Amino acid sequence: MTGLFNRDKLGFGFVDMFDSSKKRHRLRVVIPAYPAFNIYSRIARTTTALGPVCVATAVNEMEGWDAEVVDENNLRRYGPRDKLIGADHEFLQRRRPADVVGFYGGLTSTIPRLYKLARFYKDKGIVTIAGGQHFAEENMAEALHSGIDYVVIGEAEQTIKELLRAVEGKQDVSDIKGIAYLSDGQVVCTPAREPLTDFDKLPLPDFSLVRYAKISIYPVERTRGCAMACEFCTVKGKPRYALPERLLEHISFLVETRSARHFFIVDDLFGQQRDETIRLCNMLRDYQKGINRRLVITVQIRLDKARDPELLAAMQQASIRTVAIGFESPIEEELAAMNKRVRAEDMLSLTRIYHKFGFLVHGMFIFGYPKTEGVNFNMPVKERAKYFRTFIKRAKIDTVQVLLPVPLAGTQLRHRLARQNRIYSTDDVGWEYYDGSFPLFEPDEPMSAEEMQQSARKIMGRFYQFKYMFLIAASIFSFPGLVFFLHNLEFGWRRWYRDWRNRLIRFGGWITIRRWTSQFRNDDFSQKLHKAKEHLRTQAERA
Ligand code: B12
Ligand code: SF4
Repeated sequence: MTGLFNRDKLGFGFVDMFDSSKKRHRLRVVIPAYPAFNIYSRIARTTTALGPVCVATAVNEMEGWDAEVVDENNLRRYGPRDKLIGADHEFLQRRRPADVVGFYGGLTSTIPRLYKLARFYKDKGIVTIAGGQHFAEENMAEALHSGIDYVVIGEAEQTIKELLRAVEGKQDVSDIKGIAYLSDGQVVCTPAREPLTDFDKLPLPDFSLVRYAKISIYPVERTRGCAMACEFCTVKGKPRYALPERLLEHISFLVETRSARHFFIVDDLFGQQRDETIRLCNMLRDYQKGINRRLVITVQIRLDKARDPELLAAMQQASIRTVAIGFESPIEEELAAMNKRVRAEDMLSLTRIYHKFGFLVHGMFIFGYPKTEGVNFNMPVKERAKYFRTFIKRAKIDTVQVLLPVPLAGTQLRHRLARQNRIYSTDDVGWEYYDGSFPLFEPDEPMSAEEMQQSARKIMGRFYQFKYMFLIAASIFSFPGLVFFLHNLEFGWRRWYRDWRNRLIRFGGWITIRRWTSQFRNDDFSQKLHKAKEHLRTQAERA
């Protein structure tokens, strides 16, 4: 097939400019910018999202296709910037026209930006495709009416290749599993695609495709899916595992070709396949010995893995330095509502075990989780906050994030709150606020939405303080004190490093919160919240 590929003939109702006579085509995958006031923007500048890299890598292997990733959060020196936010796509299209543009919709807070860019490209007649965790349930239709031609549902490594073949006119879209598109104005979802199981068939994610970015923390993976079923979480499905050898190969490749040193293993639950995880840790230990270089590795793990000292010892030796743990809450009733399967009374002792093994603990908390129906629990907001503060202090958590509950699409939490008519309409409080810093539904009485937000911020504010600037200086002055640990230099160094690093992060956190607060003051969220509440009230009165 040559010439323009006119989708009007297929009943799409518009004409796109896909030129199938070209010898090579380009797919650009865009990672949309975080909203201006997002507290993760700093981290985003040092890393990138793994999913889009996997997608681009799969396409880059296809005959006649080149792929690139443009991460709007990490444009560094050469990335063309838009005056307001993100990249200058007009420039990109002039310089290196893309034939198809894909969008990463893994983070709901970036969705308004994603739709804006989708419209921009679509107006130029370019085929637009989106994928990622945001696209579930009614969000599929929303995307297809917001400038997206095709949504890929779930993992995309295989689907994207078939979809691009269809765009070239070599395959029929209706035969492709795991996509959604509009036909005669109706949303068509094709049968679900089976989750990937043989990861060895896939090429290793190629970070050199991320144009412009400077990556210092590399996201890597071995497992997908999680066997737990926390109510608020979008990660679902039986876990599937790649061989430890594959992850070691990826890490060593990045070390040896890109001088990578920091890695974030993004698996939701490290240690799920226990014996294989220990084998991976031993391989990582031996590799580091072999190259005479220590890596810095962060993993996400459940608190109850502290009951497995053999696993923890292996992780320690593998240079896993930081464990990110979803504590969520120190309040029993909230943990039960989340279906978290951990008891509040065990949390302190389990955290201490991680510290005993020398790990830095990053604690992830959710403040103000709504109780389940029929449960008699109405703790005042101040008391709730006190529980959190006391626990964080007693457990000596190294770094914390205290977020509000986010009723993400496709989760049981969203279904429950929607049934109770408590979720603010996205017409009032848009997707850009779905990052854990804003109230998105009517909280349990006697707490108000404003109180819930202020309390979470206060807990963070007590943790990340200006005074840590002075304590950083104290750490620097105390460095020569290491001489007293000559008999056990490693222990002395670890203790000193932990204090110094935590103080640095706590001071940095203070700056971030300050910046966020001043941006929040300039934003009209309070008016939006007020409107959203009023709309809920009138809806309830009408019902
Ligand atoms: C690493 C990570 C982060 C990192 C970096 C995020 C990033 N990706 O840029 C950091 C620490 C910054 C982060 C922060 C947050 N995160 Co986070 N994070 C993750 C995590 C653990 C791993 C993501 C990953 O690499 N997965 C592995 C890859 C291979 O899978 P994938 O991204 O789904 O990609 C596949 C498909 O989705 C699809 N696909 C992906 N991109 C594209 C593009 C195209 C064109 C196509 C066709 C297909 C496609 O194909 C890919 C390959 O099969 C996920 C959990 C998870 N398992 O996904 C949560 C997750 C993405 N985070 C989540 C959340 C809620 C947050 C936070 C709000 C706070 C929090 N709870 O920690 C903040 C929000 C920041 C913000 N700006 O709003 C939610 C997002 C849900 C949502 N709808 O928004 C997730 C799913 C976890 C959960 N519990 O539900 N996060
Ligand atoms: S929050 Fe963590 S443990 Fe719970 S289902 Fe999600 S990934 Fe699994």
